Amino acid sequence: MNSHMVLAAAGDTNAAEWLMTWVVLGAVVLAALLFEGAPATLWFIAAAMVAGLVALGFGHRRVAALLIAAADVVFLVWASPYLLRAVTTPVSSLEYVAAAIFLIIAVASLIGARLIWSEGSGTLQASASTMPLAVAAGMSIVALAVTFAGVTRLLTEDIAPTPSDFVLEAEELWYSTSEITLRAGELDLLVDNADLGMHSFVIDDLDVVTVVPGGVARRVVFSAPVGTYTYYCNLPGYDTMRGTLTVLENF
Ligand SMILES: [Cu+2]
Repeated sequence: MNSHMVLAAAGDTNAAEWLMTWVVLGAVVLAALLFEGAPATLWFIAAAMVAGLVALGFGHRRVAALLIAAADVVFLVWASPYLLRAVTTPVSSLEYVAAAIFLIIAVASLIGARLIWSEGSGTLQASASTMPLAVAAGMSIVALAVTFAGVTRLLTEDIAPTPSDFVLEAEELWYSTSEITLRAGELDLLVDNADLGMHSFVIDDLDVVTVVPGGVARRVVFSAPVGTYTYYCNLPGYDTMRGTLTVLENF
């Protein structure tokens, strides 16, 4: 074995270890989605991403690049209306940072796919210098996102409901009810997020936009005249999370 081959073998191991880490990370994301009942599009994106990483692990670089790029493009197209709105006119710093992180991950991953493609169909050894760097960068961003979600959760005071509170629970693809009736005037309800990820509570006609981080409850206080209003979650893929708020003078 000459020195070139030894280096090549070392590069192989290095890149393979990084890839394994990525596949494990992908599996964790998939498990989280399974646990949470994510939107169908998100399932497709996660599956394509994991399949791409597995293909990369087996050295099918062109296939891997296509799968990873497809996942990124679908994600960007699917989530762009929300992401662009969240970055340009965020309702909270939480929404802005979360959207920015998702955009950075998608773009970085797209650049990664381009790198993988241009390295052709050779073995992993060619990637000893660039791949671990690209993967390390990607993983740092993911770690940052996870840390951010955790810190936000810690910083957001989890409110315990009082007996008079109306509690609207957000879980998987649904709110706990699609019909809420409240008395006109100062309205007060508690949106309790049972998932790991964010949900939101939005009423366009009343300018109510509340982002609720995973695992916490947020109190939404607003005033509303008698009437009926639509409330919904404005995050991509949660079209099922909507309902009607009826505000009555007396009931
Ligand atoms: Cu939601």
